[in-house]
Amino acid sequence: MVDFYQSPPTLGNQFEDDRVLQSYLRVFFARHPEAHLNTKKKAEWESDYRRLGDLAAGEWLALADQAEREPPRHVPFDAWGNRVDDILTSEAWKEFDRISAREGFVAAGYEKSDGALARVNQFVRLFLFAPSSAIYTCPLAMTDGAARAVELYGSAELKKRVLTHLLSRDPAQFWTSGQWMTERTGGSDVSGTSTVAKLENGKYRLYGTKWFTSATTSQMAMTLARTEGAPEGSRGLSLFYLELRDANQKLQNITVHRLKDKLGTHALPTAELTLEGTPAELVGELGNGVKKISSLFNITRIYNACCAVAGMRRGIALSRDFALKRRAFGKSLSEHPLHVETLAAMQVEYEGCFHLLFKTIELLGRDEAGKATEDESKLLRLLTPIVKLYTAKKGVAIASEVLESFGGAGYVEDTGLPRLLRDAQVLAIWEGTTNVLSLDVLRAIEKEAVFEPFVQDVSKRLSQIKNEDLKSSVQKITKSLAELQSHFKDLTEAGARAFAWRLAEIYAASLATEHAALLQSFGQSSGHNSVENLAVETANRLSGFLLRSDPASLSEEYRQKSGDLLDF
Ligand code: MFK
Repeated sequence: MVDFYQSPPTLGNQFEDDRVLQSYLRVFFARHPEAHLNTKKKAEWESDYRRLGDLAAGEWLALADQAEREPPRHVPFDAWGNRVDDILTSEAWKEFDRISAREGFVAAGYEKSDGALARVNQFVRLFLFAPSSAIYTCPLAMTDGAARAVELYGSAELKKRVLTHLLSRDPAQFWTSGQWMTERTGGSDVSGTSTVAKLENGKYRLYGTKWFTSATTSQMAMTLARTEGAPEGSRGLSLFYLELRDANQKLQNITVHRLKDKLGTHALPTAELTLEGTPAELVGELGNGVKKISSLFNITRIYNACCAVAGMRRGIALSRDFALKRRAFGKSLSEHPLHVETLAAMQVEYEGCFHLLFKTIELLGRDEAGKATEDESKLLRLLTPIVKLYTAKKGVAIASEVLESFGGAGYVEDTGLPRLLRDAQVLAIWEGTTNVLSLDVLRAIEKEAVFEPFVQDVSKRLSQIKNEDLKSSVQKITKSLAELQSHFKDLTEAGARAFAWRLAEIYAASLATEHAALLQSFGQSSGHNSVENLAVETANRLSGFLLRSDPASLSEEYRQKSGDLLDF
């Protein structure tokens, strides 16, 4: 008898194999004549995505495995007892830094000649890179956010000094940035930040402990500190820029205590450190540091969503390939109806999240290029926490389902599959947990009147869809939107998550329905499996999901009973 060995799942070109990404770009280019007319650019971008799609399935994947196998190490002392606090990372991790520069993963978003479309091009590239990057996207996210904060609040001198590095495509010049907000007192509530900024000989120096500093090998960081005499609370905090090392590569009065022992993101160095008089530069005016750093974390939140959605896509691609290869009970998994149903449910969720993500990215691009209307800017403000919270949660659920679809192999480390789940879990935690972001949604609704533009936007989108086979989808979304509006007056803190969730589902379904309608308007291609027909199926399923939630869960009465259930 011949021994049986299971063929492992393999990946094809990650651009060519993704029907959703392909059809999104088809619609995107058709809707943006400025890109469409520039056929050279379109062809250039697509051929580049194809190249990245190959790297993501090959070379980068091998580097990511190496970076995971060789996690960073903290070396506190040299052989002679001197405190050095070196953080040693793998060659693969360093190579990701060089790749990021060369590929312009941050720079592409600031390519002025691409105007409002720069962000879409950048995020398509990041989307292909993320699941094969060992989460090098984390330093890139913070680097991009730092570039935005410096652009908005930095002095001319700081802009000149820093943006040249952050937006460089030359590996020798490229810098990454940290974003140090978390202290022992809290990651969510930063108002208790105890780092102090003291003016010494006309220059600020920072003193305090930062509890969770990711990518501590970065050249610079943006952080919060309280100047002496500033008021308590978050408004007394100011935003600071610092460089970690001096010209001799020696840490500037920073002691690294240890690297964090995390559930996932093993290749990423995350440290606990103390600033002991680190020179720093004030960014913008004194005070309102949280407001200023929100320009940074609103970018990292979109990166977070990009990683979540790209992670879903990766998991589904592996699961799908395995379903074709693995036989059980006399046939391949792809012939088992229940297995197919389970994978299809993931695919539909992925498609909804994809549209939510790329709509947010389009708005970001328009906003930064000064092209957004007032309502579009409000929509961006609302969608940023929504896309982050929703995709992160879905990402964890899908990663878990992907592991299960492999049976025991999904639980075995050297298949590489458990990493999908570990690395998904962090996305729901850092950059604002689901509840903190739900409260941010509430904050945006209360302070910045973002709900009405949301309602207008969805209503307008739906009103333009006349396709017969999308009629029921439009009806379901309209009904769900009306329910949401009727409960709007009851909106309270306890209801914030249910409310944010419903906003996400409605918006994703409306985008998927519009997408299907636009694809149909290009003319029907043949076969029941045509991209158009699959988009219609997805839209109908996503709008069907809206019926799953009980509208009563939005009511205040419902909330009051929740405490009883826990005997609080
Ligand atoms: C892979 C991709 C991602 C990789 C990145 C990984 C790096 C990991 C490192 C980290 O984890 S960094 C830490 C991330 N931490 C957070 O995201 C903090 C989570 N907590 C919150 O978001 C809280 O809601 C917040 C700290 C903002 C609460 O602070 P406050 O000071 O109690 O809130 P307040 O007083 O409501 O807001 C202060 C100002 O900021 C207000 O403006 P005004 O002064 O004009 O009134 C707010 O409107 C404004 N603001 C707050 N959030 C905002 C915002 N403005 C715009 N957008 C927002 N999201």
